[in-house]
Amino acid sequence: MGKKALIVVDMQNDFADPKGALYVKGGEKLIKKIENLIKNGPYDLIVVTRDWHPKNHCSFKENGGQWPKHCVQYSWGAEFAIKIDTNKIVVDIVKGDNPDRDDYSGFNGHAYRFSAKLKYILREYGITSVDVVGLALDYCVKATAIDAVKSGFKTRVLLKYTKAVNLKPGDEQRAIEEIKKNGVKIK
Ligand code: VGL
Ligand code: ZN
Repeated sequence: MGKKALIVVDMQNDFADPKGALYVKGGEKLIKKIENLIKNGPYDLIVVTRDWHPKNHCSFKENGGQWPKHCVQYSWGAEFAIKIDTNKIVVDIVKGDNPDRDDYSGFNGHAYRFSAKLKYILREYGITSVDVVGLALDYCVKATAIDAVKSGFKTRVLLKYTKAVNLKPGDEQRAIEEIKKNGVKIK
């Protein structure tokens, strides 16, 4: 039987803490649940992704983008909002570190301080299926889950462990439809 990984997307202070720069409503309610899933879930490997922007990142309003300044490298907002308490192997993926390009998908990132890409790391560990959770459903969770399925992994999004930004009303439902249409299972 193939192995199973949990991919925890962007559970960082700027998204999950009510004081965060890009706070996602209800994000703090996911902290304990996701900590418990990391500790006790039926996974062989834990992946955590981090939005990891340089100060001059193109997605920031001050640089012509659409988002308030968030998840600046080494700042409080970029720190994990969750405790990662497990004896399992943890793979730490950063994304969005190129100032000229935004990357919503963990599959466009790379291991922290290394160049290894998530798809090949998962293959190396014999992973065949993944569950995706975290923030935010309509951006990075959606992009990561769709790339997971396109990379050949059996993929589910666990809705109770994610929240949407909902910049426009209905974004959450549209994201769910798009996720499903791409062959990801919603649980
Ligand atoms: C995200 C907006 C900007 C996310 C990241 O993690 O969903 N959203 N950067
Ligand atoms: Zn970002």
